[in-house]
Amino acid sequence: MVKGISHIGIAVRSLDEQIPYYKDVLGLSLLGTETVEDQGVKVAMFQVGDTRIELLEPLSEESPVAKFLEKKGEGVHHIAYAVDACDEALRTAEEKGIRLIDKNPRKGAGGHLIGFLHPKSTFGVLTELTQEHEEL
Ligand code: CMX
Repeated sequence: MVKGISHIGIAVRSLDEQIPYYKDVLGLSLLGTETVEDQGVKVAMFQVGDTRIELLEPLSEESPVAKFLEKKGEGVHHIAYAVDACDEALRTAEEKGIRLIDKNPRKGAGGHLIGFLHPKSTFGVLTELTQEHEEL
């Protein structure tokens, strides 16, 4: 059901502090920054070949990313796979015994439809299924 890697999410305490590393040291192109209230994060998205790196800064202490930073510190937070249809991919995963975080797709960064699988049933890797817009 997966056709590629949409992006890799990285939890950061401060976008301002980390953006120069990705931009100036690695030389990645910054696509933009965006606040995603629904997910409790501010994101910065970088293009890397056909895929992207998404830096995630929590908007508040209630953000899932704030909890992650507190427990595990900064670092890789999730892998997002590109799928044709998020709702169908979630149903398929559920039918195969995977625990869903999102029963139905939600709007994520860039307005894409996203849904998360629970890391406890994906061997410790928080997994996002992303239905991308065609222009990406
Ligand atoms: N990767 C791997 N494991 C993770 C994890 C992550 N990113 N986040 C939490 N866990 C693990 C914890 O370590 C913990 O394991 P133990 O019980 O062995 O310690 C377990 O999952 C439960 O974690 P918790 O700290 O008690 O947190 P919650 O259960 O309240 O929430 C989760 C965990 C995954 C359900 C929640 O973070 C979530 O819903 N995430 C999806 C939404 C999200 O992360 N949004 C931000 C990004 C949005 C975007 O990309 O736009």
